[in-house]
Amino acid sequence: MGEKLQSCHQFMAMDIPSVALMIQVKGSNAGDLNGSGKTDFFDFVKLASFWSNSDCGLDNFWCNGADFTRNGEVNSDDLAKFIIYRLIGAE
Ligand SMILES: [Ca+2]
Repeated sequence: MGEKLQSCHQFMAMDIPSVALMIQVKGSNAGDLNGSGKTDFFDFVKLASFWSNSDCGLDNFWCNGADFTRNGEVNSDDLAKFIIYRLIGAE
């Protein structure tokens, strides 16, 4: 619980350059985990399927991309990034 709260605070405290970088990354459909060309609910399902995995790495393509932060595990930090990707891509 404490870790999730800390991640949320880190997410909310992001500076403008970091958000700008995410917008640039979004241009490449960064949240698109299933290769559909858009970031949507089906990508969230894929992210959720790897939730709490802690063996992400090069050999499994960072849990098939769900480990957005590339720190070896899928957690609230990755969810925060996914939400940013989804919000930016929302139509
Ligand atoms: Ca991660």
